Formats: sequence, structure tokens, C-alpha cells
Amino acid sequence: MYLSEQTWRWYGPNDPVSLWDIKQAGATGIVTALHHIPNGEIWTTEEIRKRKAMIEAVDLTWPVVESVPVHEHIKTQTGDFQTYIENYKTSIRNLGECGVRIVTYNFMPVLDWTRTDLAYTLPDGSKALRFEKAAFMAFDLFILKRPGAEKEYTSLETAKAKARFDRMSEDEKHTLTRNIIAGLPGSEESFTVEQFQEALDRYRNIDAETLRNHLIYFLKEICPVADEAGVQLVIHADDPPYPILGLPRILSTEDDFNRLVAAVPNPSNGLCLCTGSFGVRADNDLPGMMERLGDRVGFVHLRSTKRDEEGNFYEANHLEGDVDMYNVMKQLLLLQQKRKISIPVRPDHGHQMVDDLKKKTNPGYSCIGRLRGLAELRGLEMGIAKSILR
Ligand code: DNO
Repeated sequence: MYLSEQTWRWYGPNDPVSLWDIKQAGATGIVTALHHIPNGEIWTTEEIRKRKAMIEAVDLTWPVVESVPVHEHIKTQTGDFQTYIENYKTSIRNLGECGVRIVTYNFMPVLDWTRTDLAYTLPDGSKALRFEKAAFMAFDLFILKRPGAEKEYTSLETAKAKARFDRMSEDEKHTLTRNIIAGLPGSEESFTVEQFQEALDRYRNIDAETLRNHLIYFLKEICPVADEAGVQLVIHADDPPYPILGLPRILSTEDDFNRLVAAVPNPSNGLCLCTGSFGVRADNDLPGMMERLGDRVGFVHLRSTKRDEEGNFYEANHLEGDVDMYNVMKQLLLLQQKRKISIPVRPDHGHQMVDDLKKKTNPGYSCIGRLRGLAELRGLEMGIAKSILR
């Protein structure tokens, strides 16, 4: 019987969660990146081996990189983007040579994932990450004051954003701004408000079609190298999975991914199926995506969000919220039997809870909430496996 490979994201030696903590949580694989290497530079085999040795010293493995970041110049095809593509190829070759076989990346313009509130208190006292639409619009319209933003919102939305902004203290405005532009864990970019507007301006003439073509160009360059190096590239969904700040978005739905595969059919062109990101849209059928895109799924993020009618969402417990985790897990198990492999899976994000409430933790990446998530997911998997598979 093929069960998933249980992994855990680790931010490296500075992560307050240690490799031993991860081992005690029951994960066997580490998902990490060389965050100290500036975006765009080559990951040398020496640096990769150093990190690998740290992980193996505690008898864990390193199956997945999350992420080798894609430089903004590659996304906008400006400046020395071709050099960055060559560097990326070298990093992929080096990872393959060191036996790290899955590389996560994203093609979101300017920002990686985006939330407005990193400490949304739930009724049980634990804290979750949240995206509040009115607060986000208030940032866009009244803090950033992005030129043209007002044309993208209805008058009702603008009124809601204004009312929300007027209720905010200076402290709240500051925290909201920092949450959006200072970079959440794992994102390689961090901006001041002025730099942020400049970064947005670089996309003024880049619509979704152009950005998609840039991604296809990137994949056509990288995938042959990855195929040869025995590495699979897995793209992460847009988070949230719709356009924000007037920026183009190209990986928000099943169809978006299918278009990539049609353009670049190389086996290394894969998907990181993040149920939390895709799951924010009610029109994404997650169990169906697991089944239909399964041959390309190289890595899975399991997480659930809870939407409301206003377009806000917060991160729910792993087995609650809008994601049909039972059927996602069932399809994942069937997929693994069909492909006769174990697919790396990690409990994505978790609530800040119990003793972690007293600690400084990486938002979404504290230990105990993810430990709860992993335990629940592992139990779910075992239950389904024993009852439907022999
Ligand atoms: C957030 C993460 C993302 C993800 C990147 C992949 O928690 O899922 O930051 O790592 O988008 O490149």
C-alpha cells in the first residue's frame, strides 16, 4: 500500500521549530530552501550538500525544495532575465546531482502569498491567518493609493473600504501595510510602500496572456534541463487565487494548469496541489483536480480555508472549513496506488495555539498547530487506507 510521504516545512537553522521538533511530530521528510542565497543566484552543490547533511544528521530526508524563487526579471522578461534563467538551470542541475528531486516555485507577480491579518482570533482562542477584503481594499485605495485602483472596485466596495479605513488606528494601518508588503514567511521579497508601487508599475504593460507566455517561455527553457536532471518542477497556485492590485494571475484554476501542460508537455512540468490556495475558489473541485491532474502532482499542501459571502476567508482547522478533505485524501490515496509511489505531502499552515501563543513564531508556521494538522491528516489517511484499500 502506498501512503503519502509526510513532510514538514522548515525555514532552516533560524527556524524556531527545530529538526528534532519535526521528527517528534512524526514527519520523515523536510521541505526547505536555501533562504540565505539571494533571489536569482546559483545554489551551489556545496551549499545544497551542507543543508542536506544537517537534515540527514537527524535521520530525516530532503525530498522537496520550497522554493527556488523565480526572479522578477524572469516574470517581466526585462533586464538580465536570461542570465537568471541560466542560473536557475544550474541550480536545478545541482539539486538533481545532490538527490533533491522536487522543486516548488510560483509565478505570482511581486508578492508571494497575501493575507491582511496574521493573528485572527478564533472562538477557541487560537490564532489564524485571514484575508479580509475590506481591509485589503482599504490598503490599496487609501494607504498605497494605487493609481487607477478606484476603477477596479464597485462604489459599494469603495464605501466599505472607506468605512473600514476610517475605523483603523494608526497601529492597525501600520500592521496591515507590513502584513501585505513586508513579506510573509518564505517570500523572498520585502518592500517599502514606494518600492512596492514601483514593483507594481513594472507590470503596467503585462496582462495575463503576456505573463502566461513568460511562464511558458521559462518552462520551455527549464523543463528539458529538469527532465535530464531527474527533477520535477511543481508550480504553486496563486494565493489568493484571483487578481489583486491590478496584477495578472495565471495559476488560479485547473484550466490554468492544463494550459501550461498543453504548452510544455515535458514530464518535469508538475503541480504542487495546494488545497488551501485553490480551495478559496468555490469553482475549484479539489478531489476532481487530484484525480484529473494526478499524473502531474508531485507535491501536496493540505490546508483548508473558510470563505464568507463578502469574499473574506480565514484558515480553518485542517479537517474543517470549505475543503472536502476526506475526498481529497481519498483521491490522493487512489492516485498513489495507481502511480505506485508515495507523494510528499505537508500540513500547510496551522493555528498559533497552546504554548505557541506565548512565543514568537513564523505566521502560519508555528509548531503545535501544524502538529495538530499533521496528526489529523495522518489519522484520516490511515482510516481511509485501511477501510478502502487492501
Ligand atoms: C505559503 C506558501 C507559499 C509557497 C510558494 C511556492 O505558505 O505556500 O509561500 O511556498 O508560493 O513558491
